[in-house]
Amino acid sequence: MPKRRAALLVVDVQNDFCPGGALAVTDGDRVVPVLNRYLALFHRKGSPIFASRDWHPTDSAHFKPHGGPWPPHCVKESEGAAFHPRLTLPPETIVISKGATRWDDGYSALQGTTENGTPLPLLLKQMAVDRLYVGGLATDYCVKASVMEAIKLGFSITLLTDAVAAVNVAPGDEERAFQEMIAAGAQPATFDEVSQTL
Ligand code: VGL
Ligand code: ZN
Repeated sequence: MPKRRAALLVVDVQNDFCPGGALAVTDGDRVVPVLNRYLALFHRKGSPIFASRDWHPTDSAHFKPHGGPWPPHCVKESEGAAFHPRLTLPPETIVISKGATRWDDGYSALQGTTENGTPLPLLLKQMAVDRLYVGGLATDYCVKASVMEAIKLGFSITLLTDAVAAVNVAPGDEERAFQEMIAAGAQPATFDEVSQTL
């Protein structure tokens, strides 16, 4: 039996989703200090760490000027697409890029790939990861899409409720996203609980 493992997935903690960015989540940067605690914990335990990033081409069909719903954001290689400067990603972090082609919205990190093109689900299988601890931005878009797809693919999910923030296009979107993820089987937890069980 291969050893089953837990991994941390930090979703889209990028400048454009933080205050001052092109698609800022209200107080999006408040997730940074708590995510840094999770990063230190997973690093200390030797558990794999993944960080996804929105990585769009300038002509993405996901952008308003090209027919999509969003202002241009996280254009690949731009400052807005860089991880938040205070996010302390350890050197072994595996970066997952998504939404990188014109017709790919890339909401789910499970649709993303490593630098050399390995799809995240394949990599998780190869690494014998069976549970993902998920935090980041935004609860109601990329966090939700990643969690729902991971559950569909058979992964167990712990949702880090103290390390997510929402866009809230409509009031209550975050609450509805929580309900949807939990109904699908995601288990909510906060830092103290995770640090006692990991
Ligand atoms: C996201 C909207 C558009 C996200 C990405 O990371 O949640 N939201 N692109
Ligand atoms: Zn996007």
